[in-house]
Amino acid sequence: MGVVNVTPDSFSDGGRFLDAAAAVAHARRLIAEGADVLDIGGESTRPGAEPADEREEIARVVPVIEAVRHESDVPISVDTMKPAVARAAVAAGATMWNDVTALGWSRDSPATAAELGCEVVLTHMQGEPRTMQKQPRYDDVVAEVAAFLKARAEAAIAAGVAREKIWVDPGFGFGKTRAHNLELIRGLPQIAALDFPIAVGVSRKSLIAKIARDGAGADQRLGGSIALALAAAKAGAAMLRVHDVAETRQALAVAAAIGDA
Ligand code: HH2
Repeated sequence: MGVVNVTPDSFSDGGRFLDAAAAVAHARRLIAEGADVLDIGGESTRPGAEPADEREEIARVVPVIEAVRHESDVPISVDTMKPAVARAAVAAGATMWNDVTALGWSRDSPATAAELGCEVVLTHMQGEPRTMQKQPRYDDVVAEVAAFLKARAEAAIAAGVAREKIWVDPGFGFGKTRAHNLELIRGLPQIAALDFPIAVGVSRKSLIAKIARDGAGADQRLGGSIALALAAAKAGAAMLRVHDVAETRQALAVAAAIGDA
């Protein structure tokens, strides 16, 4: 899954793709690099980010989704917590709703996902983006994340979402310390036991600089991103949300040839 940000404040590319034409050009490049899915988002969820207005978010993502849909049949996911944005995105051609609040931001989210009939990615987050990295606490991070994802999947199914449309994502960096993120990577098989396909987003996250203890900026984290992507794939992740599609595909192809991913 290749990341296409249409935000003015996303941590990794600082709003370079705010302009829809630039976002579409970036999408084109990720498709050429071999992305199987594009994740198009109009609101940053990086730690400390301010929420975006619903109409603003729709105005950012819909023209990009329409333009990509017009020239490619690559599956499109919309990265949003708002049901109105998901609705507009699906009308424009998206077939997946990637929601970092696991359909929890609005009371209408589960029923909207059921009505839209799209795939959904349910992600774990402790707290909310503005404050989530302040003091994350767990007794057993892997068990708590697994229990949360199971409960959210059950809530989605109860609202009418088909079981086979559901993905789960442990939410790396979303209210987790260095130690929590490492425990979660090692504990992915426990999440896989829920029997939903697993999505993982670690690409360029600050947790890489914390693990490596090297203070690397977002554009200097490719090595760590690939190391984590390979570990996640080996532990059972079925979809990797990445900025660097070509490099990640190459690493996965080599690991797969060795028999390691
Ligand atoms: N992380 C971010 C956004 N969306 N979706 C899923 N399913 N899993 C993730 O881990 C995930 C996600 C982080 O987003 P942001 O901080 O806005 O930066 P970017 O979109 O450049 O990755």
